[in-house]
Amino acid sequence: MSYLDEGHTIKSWLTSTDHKRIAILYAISISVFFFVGGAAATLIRLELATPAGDLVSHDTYNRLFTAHGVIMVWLFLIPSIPSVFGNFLLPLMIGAKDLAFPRLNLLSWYLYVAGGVLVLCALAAGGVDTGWTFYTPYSTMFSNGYVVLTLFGVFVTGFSSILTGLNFIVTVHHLRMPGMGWFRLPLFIWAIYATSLILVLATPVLAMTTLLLVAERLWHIGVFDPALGGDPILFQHLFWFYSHPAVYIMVLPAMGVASEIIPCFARQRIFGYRFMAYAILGIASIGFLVWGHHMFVSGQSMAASMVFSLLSFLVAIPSAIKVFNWTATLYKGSLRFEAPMLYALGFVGLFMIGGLTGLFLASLALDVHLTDTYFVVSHFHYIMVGGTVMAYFGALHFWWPKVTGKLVPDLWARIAAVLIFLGFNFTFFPQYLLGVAGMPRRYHQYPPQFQVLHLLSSAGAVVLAIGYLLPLFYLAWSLRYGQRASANPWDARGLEWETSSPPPTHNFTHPPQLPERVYDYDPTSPRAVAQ
Ligand code: HEM
Ligand SMILES: [Cu+2]
Repeated sequence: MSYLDEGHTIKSWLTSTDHKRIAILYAISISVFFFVGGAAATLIRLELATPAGDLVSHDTYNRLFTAHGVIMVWLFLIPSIPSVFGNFLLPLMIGAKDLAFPRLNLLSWYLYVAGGVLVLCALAAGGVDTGWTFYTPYSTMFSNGYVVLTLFGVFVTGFSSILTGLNFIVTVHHLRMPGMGWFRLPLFIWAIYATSLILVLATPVLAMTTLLLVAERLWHIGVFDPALGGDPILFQHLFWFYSHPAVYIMVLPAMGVASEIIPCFARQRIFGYRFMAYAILGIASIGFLVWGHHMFVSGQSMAASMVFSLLSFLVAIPSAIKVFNWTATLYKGSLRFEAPMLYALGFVGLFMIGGLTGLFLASLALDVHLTDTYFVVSHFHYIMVGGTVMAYFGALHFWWPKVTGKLVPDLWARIAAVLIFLGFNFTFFPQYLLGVAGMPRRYHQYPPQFQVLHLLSSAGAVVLAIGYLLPLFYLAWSLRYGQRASANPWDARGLEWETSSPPPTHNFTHPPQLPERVYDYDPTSPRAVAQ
């Protein structure tokens, strides 16, 4: 009996401690937030289609981009791959029955939902206009939005992050099947492990920072406001000390996904497995040392800026190693371009553009020109949307047969992947050009000479939106009418493919066979036909 048949009532889902069911609970809830955040983005792009601020007032516009940022960062990107696919796959990939603390896992989901609901309440009550970065002194002294309620929501979801990270770390340490050493772990598990370390180490700093901000806003305790004896730059340090590592919470799991999909669709072992694992740890650790690159123009000392600039360049090295190794994995493989592979390749290309433009921003002199322009907006969307969201969709298509027992209609899935890739580039590439030309971020009116590029961007967003909506239909269709999936429809390696699709409640009916080595693909024997 599969885990899906373990009970069909709502109660059986809301009280389940099965990591696979909790993964689905997360998938549903983050999808809701993805579409709410997407709705805000749609309004933003509509407003920017014309130079005049004619759709919404400047105040509403500020609330829109704040809602968009807060929802996308904390309620979609941070949980996305770890809490959906990390949850579903971690025990399966290491041959375990469940996570180390199943009930804690369920609690994490409830905390996440509670935090999300608080944020939604703040939005319904009137929203926040500070931007997702909540910079002081604006957020403490002047903003008339629902800052405290929003931050409280973020604070609560933070506990979900911390507990999930803790759960994953303990699971990787203690529940690997006998014989499964560290260098036999799939790279997805390495990525989830490193991400968990960041979740546990960085999130408490965010929690503390939100509390300090609330203390100053409500009780005028001087922490950040110079008039009260505080220091506004301190806020930026604390905020980015969490938020730069947080960008690796978003992108490391995406790298893990690419490292599973690419070898499978190239029928090759991953190139440089050990380097890939070390690069993950390298990114996770250097990621803690570069936060000051968000503050080059905030008034930090030149010496600090130079050090942060240098360290930011260093982070690019392990990132480049990964791109190189994925490419080398493709070399002389027997490539197949089904939907998951299209997403994985899209991820690699877009992540590379995002990463390389990060180097532009890490150069001190150039950043003075580019900071707070659309160049930055484009940079982080290439990484977070081109990278993380692309990989999330890749994972969705790759593991869908395992999760649901149904095959995805591949033609539709490919059409969506191509639409998303094209729509994404039409939306965000013009924004690099806008940024270089001097268009500042967070403005709802602009001089008419920027209109052509803005219009291109808005038109691209329509294509992108269609691309994101399509899977909703064909995935729902596949649940009812899709072909049944075998245990291993992609002929992939990894323990999760050794159990039935969908897996039984305790994952394996027989103890799985640990293969000789990870990613044991052979390009000379192309894979068995999809079934
Ligand atoms: C090669 C690695 C990277 C480098 C060197 C880099 C560099 C930078 C720099 C210098 C900035 C500040 C620009 C400014 O405000 O003037 C920036 C902004 C940003 N980056 Fe990156 N970055 C890299 C990778 C990433 C990754 C992997 C992510 C996300 C997954 C990311 C997400 C962001 C975000 C969200 C911002 C803007 C924050 C804001 O002001 O709202 N970056 N990056
Ligand atoms: Cu950063």
